[in-house]
Amino acid sequence: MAEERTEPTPTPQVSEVYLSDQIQVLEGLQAVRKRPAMYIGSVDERGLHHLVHEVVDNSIDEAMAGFCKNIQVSLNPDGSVTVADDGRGIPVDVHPKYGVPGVELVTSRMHSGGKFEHKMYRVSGGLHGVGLSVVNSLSEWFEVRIHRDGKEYRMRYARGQKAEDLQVTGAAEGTGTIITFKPDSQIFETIAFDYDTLAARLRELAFLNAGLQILIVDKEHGRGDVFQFQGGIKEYVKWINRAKTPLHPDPIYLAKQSDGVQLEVAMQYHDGYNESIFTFVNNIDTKEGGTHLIGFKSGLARAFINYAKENKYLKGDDSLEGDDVREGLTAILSLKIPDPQFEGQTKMKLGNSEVKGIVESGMYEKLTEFFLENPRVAEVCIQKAVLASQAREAARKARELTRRKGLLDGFNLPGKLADCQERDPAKAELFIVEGNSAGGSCKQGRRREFQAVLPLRGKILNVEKARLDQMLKNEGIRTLIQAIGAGVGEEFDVSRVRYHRIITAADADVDGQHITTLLLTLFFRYMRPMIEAGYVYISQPPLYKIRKGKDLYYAYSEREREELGKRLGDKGIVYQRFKGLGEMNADELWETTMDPDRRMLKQVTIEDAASADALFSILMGEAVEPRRQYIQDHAKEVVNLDI
Ligand code: 0RA
Repeated sequence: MAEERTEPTPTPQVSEVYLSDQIQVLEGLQAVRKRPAMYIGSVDERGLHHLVHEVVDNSIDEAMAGFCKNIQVSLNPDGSVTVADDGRGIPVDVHPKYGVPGVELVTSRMHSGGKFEHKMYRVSGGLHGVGLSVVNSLSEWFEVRIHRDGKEYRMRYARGQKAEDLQVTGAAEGTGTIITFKPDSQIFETIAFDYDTLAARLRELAFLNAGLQILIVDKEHGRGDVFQFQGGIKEYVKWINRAKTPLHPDPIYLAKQSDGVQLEVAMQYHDGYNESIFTFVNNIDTKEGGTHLIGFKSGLARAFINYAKENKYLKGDDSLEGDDVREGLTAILSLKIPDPQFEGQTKMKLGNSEVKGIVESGMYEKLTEFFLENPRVAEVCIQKAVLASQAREAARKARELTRRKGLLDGFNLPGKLADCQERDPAKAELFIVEGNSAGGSCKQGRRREFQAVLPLRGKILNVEKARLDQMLKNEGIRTLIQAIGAGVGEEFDVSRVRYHRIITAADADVDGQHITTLLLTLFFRYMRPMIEAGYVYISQPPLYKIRKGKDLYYAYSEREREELGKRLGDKGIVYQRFKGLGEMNADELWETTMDPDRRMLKQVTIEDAASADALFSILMGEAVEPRRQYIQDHAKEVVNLDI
């Protein structure tokens, strides 16, 4: 059908259309290069990775339509990325109206819909779904190869401008699309991809699309991963819970299709207390929730309450509330809908009002059906919820007590806190320091105008294993909650956080890492909005003090030490290894760890809440084997552990 394309010989009339059309294309692409952030959110690392996601999403759409089984993402040594799929291949035939091949429309027009629109479940509104033309515009070069009709076709661009027309370059077997692009360093702050960031998203996509095989290969560093999960989101839930103790071996799986909406749920209860519900719409992580999550929660609660009543599980004063049926629940809700509306600050909240009812009734119907067919599993789940409701009463009483003591209102400051003078949270910093001696030096070395110091003695409680009411009995945790001043758990109010830089400063050894993880676990579980707001940082104190003659240097990593050693020459060079913060005097602490102009901070983000959740469980939870495995897998990365 499609044949090698020769230049069209248009009638004058068509030529005019073609010309004005070309102008529009150029204007469209220039707009993208002028304001890239409008199309991909930002030009930092996040925006850069967005390019790959955008290209991969096109292959995923082809997979969702049932035509693609394999996707391969390659990081090439020259800094380009290749995304190859075995779908139908982007159409190469000439579009009757525009007089150019379909592939040219798809790769260079801002909104090339119509005949070449292959998305069944369109992604609109959010950052995704901006199209290949945006990736093309923001690439130094962009190449698309298509296998169709026994031939290989190719087309090339440079900075969004056509560099080579579509042409046949040879023979090919099968069908598929292979896109290679090199991000433009004139646009992006960095053009180095992070393997783990990409791998995490690809793993997620493989979980969300059962059976689809996604490969990632880092050709420069010789590493790769294959993601393929026949069990789809059911396996996803198992993976998230891998370090937990599940109450029933197999996740509950529910699916329903109605009104053009495809609903899929996998859920499993464990013996912990936290709820982890992750929702996706057309493979997009709806981190801010929305109508589908509301529908899920009410359908879930209705099914539980109804089943518990009918089967006489509730006695005396027992009553089940929404929170009770979600304690210790890990769930994935995956929705495919034709016309999603994404809202909210980050466009990660589903707004379609009709979806709430569809998900609620689907959930209620399918879960009730499941309970009737699996009474053993039902019993385990209902009993867990009844226990939770009894504990809820106990916790309410504990909270009342702490509130009366003024723990959660942010007015009482703990005695150990050396507060700063600054009252504007945006300018204020809090250093959480391990140990009293380091705490003392920090207090001396700080700039009290804007830096507060809170020394923590010993270890705070491991919150993974405790419930909120037990947690509040712990001195260290109460001190922290008071100092931060924004409450805890459901009552946490990020707008009341007293410092917009909350910096953990622990030693670079095993104990220090443990303390940092404990703090992050607390923040992750009970003050999550504070991490999401970007207020949490980990300070990176130097490992070495290096002296040569009168000159003084600090090295923050083993590599930096080597480099400095080479640069300075070995003669007369003195290395001093810092064992811990406690060994530094006040001036050294200021210079290396506290001075905003010189210190190194690592901002804590929640890129992938699902794997973060699992990681905390691995490091902190009861199961020993996954923790051992994690430490073994990551042993190379934690070079500054002094074991
Ligand atoms: C438009 C129409 C068709 C397929 C595609 C686009 C398509 C686009 C991409 C982008 C990456 N991989 C892709 N695979 C397919 C349908 C073509 C037909 O009907 O044969």
